[in-house]
Amino acid sequence: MQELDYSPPTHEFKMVPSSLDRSSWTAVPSDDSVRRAAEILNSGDKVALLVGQGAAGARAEVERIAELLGAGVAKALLGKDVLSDELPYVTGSIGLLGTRPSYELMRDCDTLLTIGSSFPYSQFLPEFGKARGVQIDIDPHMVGMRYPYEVNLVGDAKATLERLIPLIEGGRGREWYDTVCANVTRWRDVMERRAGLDADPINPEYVARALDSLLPDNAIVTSDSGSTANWYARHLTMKPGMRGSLSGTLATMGCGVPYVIGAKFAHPNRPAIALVGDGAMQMNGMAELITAAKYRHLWDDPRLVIAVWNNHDLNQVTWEMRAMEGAPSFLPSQELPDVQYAAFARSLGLTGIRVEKPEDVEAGWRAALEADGPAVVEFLTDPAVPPIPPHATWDQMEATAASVLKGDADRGSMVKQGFKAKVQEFLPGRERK
Ligand SMILES: Cc1ncc(C[n+]2csc(CCOP(=O)(O)OP(=O)(O)O)c2C)c(N)n1
Ligand SMILES: [Mg+2]
Repeated sequence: MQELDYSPPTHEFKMVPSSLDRSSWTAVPSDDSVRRAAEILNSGDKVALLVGQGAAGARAEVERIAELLGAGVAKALLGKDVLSDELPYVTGSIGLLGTRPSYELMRDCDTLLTIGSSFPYSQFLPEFGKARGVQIDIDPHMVGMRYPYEVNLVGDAKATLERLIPLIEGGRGREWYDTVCANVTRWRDVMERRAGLDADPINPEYVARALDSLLPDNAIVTSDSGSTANWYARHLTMKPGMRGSLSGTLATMGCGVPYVIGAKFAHPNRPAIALVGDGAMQMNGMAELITAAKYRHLWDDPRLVIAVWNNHDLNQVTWEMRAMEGAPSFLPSQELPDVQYAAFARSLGLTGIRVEKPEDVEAGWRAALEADGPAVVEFLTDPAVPPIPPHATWDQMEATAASVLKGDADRGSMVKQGFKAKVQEFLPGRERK
């Protein structure tokens, strides 16, 4: 059969050749709904934007409408690379792994414009009835699901914003804008202090912070699901040329290394960096190093860094259990075997670096970024540093402390570390909210 000459079918009954044309198309909402959306946005004094990965093709338009509205912009995790974190009104990530200024933005706004995001956690959105809302989404099945938006604009983000922007009135007072920017500045300060705290042996926040200043401008960063997703969300400053991704919807462990390898195949001339927990490395990341070793010759830019936060713990869940159930760390399920990740990488012919002290963190990153091929850099980090949620209250810190008193494995170190981190938000001379 395979060797016979091919003759395409002609047009007969039950035999219709399909069309091969692939003209592009753009979905846009009706003029009337765009006008109604503009009315709502124009009547707001305190406007918040929430952008997700669906806004990726509309960077300039998102910036334009945010500036016209004097709005703050929070980003869903998959939308982290949509907008630069260097813009003063970008509050960063939203949600449990997000930032305090994003939380404050949603808490205090009177109008919400969501673009290309199905972020589901309503406790991080404006309180029901407190804000008027407009949504832009290309998927009609997804609109209006997460918040009672008054207008749902079904359409492509860029094309819809192009129609909406000419109807937006600028010239609001600067009070709200200035508050948003001040909250952002304050949070950045807190994060820097948190990363600067001593830990045993290495503060995991410091490891991410140290990478931030070394990140190449065109880097692609991936994160696994675990405590590193907190540090990816909060400590990395996305700049316009960077890309980033993680398992944003399912939060599946084990995505970090396969994603970064996928990034190298898609963009062999760009540096790529994965932030991964030791649990995820044991799950599948170590096996995926074999893939990296096999295909490294295909990548023009040799930089592929796999960074392992080696805390001997399934830490994100250990903390979830402490915070949500008041349960102490249950070592038989949470503790991980000690594995030599750097040595394993070397056994495959890759670069392997093990960092055991805070003073070697920066040099470890530099060496990995300067390696002539895939490199694993392993940091011995402290599982007692809590991924404190942005809206943590003193009550929650107390519940966490109580779980430790029930016999938690990390005992004193954990309490001390948690309070040391939290206290950075309440330093003298800082306005208490
Ligand atoms: C496939 C899968 N299994 C389990 C989970 C639940 N889970 C989320 S984070 C986490 C712990 C991750 O541990 P590790 O990779 O060591 O990162 P750490 O939090 O310690 O930095 C677990 C078990 C998940 N999200 N996906
Ligand atoms: Mg771990």
